[in-house]
Amino acid sequence: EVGLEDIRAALREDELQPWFQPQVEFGNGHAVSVEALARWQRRDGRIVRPLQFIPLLEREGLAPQLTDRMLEQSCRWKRRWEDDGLHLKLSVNVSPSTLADPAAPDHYQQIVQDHGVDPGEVMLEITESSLMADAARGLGVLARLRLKGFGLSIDDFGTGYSSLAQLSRIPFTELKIDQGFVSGAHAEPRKRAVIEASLELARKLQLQVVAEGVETTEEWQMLAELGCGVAQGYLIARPVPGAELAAAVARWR
Ligand code: G
Ligand code: G
Ligand code: MN
Ligand code: NA
Repeated sequence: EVGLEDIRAALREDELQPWFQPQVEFGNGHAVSVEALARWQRRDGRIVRPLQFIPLLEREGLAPQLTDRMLEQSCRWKRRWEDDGLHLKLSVNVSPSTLADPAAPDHYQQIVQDHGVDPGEVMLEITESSLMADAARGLGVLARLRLKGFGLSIDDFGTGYSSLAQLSRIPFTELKIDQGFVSGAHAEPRKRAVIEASLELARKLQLQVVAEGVETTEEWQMLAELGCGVAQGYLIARPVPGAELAAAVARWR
């Protein structure tokens, strides 16, 4: 069990770090971006995954601190990879409470600028379900983040019951098809139908599409044929620490 004092200490001692999972273009097989995924590396070496500590951070009002750390650390890694000739955009998960903070757009712009990263190189992922929770208030923050040049991605698309009217009002640039639809879709016509409808919507709203959780060549093949833009999943690579990313994308350059 994770306690509040544990997680406070983890934030203080920088034990929360991003790991990175590559995103690859179907067209040319090149890694174009990485998603930062929070990992808590405890002093005994154990790795704790986000579902075990993010709900607690949210409840205690500490989620914005996690988002800040993830953004800062991800920008640092991006600069290191660039020094090694590896150019990758960043996708960072933003916690729902961010959408309630009117200061967030200026704050995030400051963080990336301090690290020499252009907001246009950073995609902020927001889960579809958190959008629903705070749609009206979140809209202004999202619009201002977009005006500053950040990309905006709808994470877990298809699981959150957003209305199309609502989606059309938010200046998204990317849609991530949830892995629940991707998994086994080549053999399940109803999943395939949801993917086709998502791709059609994305085309009309001019959104980039990332398929999440691509695990098999059958899934890759089907998504490529349907015209999906970008793949993420174990077929390409698992999330890895920043220091191991260059090796993880070596086959995808
Ligand atoms: O990496 P993993 O599959 O364990 O992630 C589990 C869930 O935690 C995913 O839904 C992912 O979106 C979420 N998550 C991972 N990192 C972060 C983060 O830095 N901030 C937030 N808000 N969610 C994250
Ligand atoms: O932010 P989001 O909910 O999209 O987080 C994606 C989660 O899915 C991460 O926790 C990541 O570790 C996990 N993941 C990434 N690729 C795969 C995959 O191919 N299969 C499965 N089962 N999980 C994956
Ligand atoms: Mn995500
Ligand atoms: Na997701």
